[in-house]
Amino acid sequence: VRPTLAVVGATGAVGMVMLQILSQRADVWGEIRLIASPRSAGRKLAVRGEQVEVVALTEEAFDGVDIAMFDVPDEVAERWAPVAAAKGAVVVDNSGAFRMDPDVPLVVPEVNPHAVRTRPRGIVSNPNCTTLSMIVALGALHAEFGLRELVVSSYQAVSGAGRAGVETLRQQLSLVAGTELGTTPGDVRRAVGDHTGPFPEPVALNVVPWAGSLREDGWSSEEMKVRDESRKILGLPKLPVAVTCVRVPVITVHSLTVHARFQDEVTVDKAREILATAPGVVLCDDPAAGEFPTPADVVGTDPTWVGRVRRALDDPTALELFVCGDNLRKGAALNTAQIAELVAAELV
Ligand code: 2RA
Repeated sequence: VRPTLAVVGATGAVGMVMLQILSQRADVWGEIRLIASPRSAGRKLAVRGEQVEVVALTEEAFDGVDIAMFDVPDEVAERWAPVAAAKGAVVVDNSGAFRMDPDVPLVVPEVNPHAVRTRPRGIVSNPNCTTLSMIVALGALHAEFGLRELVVSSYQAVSGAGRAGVETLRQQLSLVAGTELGTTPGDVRRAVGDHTGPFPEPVALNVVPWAGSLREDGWSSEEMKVRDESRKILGLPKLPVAVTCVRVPVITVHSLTVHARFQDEVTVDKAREILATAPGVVLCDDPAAGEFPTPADVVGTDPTWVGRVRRALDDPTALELFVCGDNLRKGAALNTAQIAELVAAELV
């Protein structure tokens, strides 16, 4: 029999992409049950070409569920993932609640698929979208060259902050479109007024060097996630990681510049060969022809796109890369679906 899958948080930004992905990928599922907050219960959503009614999040909603994917806020996952696990479901959680728990594997199927099998709490975590947008490419390079240090900057899309992030950028764009704003200090801020949504500053006609909440010594939670999660996924607990996270006026697709230092000298030719053949990676790198990945082309696609591959000018052991990944697909729903498929393959 095919396993029963629950999608918890089916009506959110990632949940909606999840329903598309479940409709597009090879279908390994029996029943797919859609679960959301009581206020969304009763809504009907399309999955695999059928309308399915959303049920409210209760303990009974997990009856008979083999695998439960969660895309809900941290505090909801903290409360409900253990409930689903206690009812016998394997939970694949996309919140930050369990990622750094030593008893919860943090899995990227192209990088550390074996980790999914050791899950003493019955919970598997999906990494944060910023980590996920670069880690498949980095994992492939690490397997060949041995990573020693990372320096990254992110260019994060507003959909990383959920539907509120997207609505905020669209509203701000409507307030500044066709104006001469962006020419004097504070003019964009005044035009946008209170409509900053989940962001600390206007994001239209702007870049904002902040994502997440404040952590010690001025670091943001997002920056700490990129560092801690990269270390855990790659199995390099002491990897030096310097990261600055920045929000940009892009709807979907996180981009990163990456300076990666390796154990020995690297060549661009070898790096290109690795990236061109790694599963889940597309090399798009022909600057002479104006070819490099950008969010406008990458949105809606599954792979990690890599361009601008160069050897560091002052360090023959280091590479410079520009990486793009759809933060709602590989960055969230797709990786969760891939993990769930790994678990499903164990069950049948
Ligand atoms: C963001 N990475 O882009 C976060 C969401 N998980 O805001």
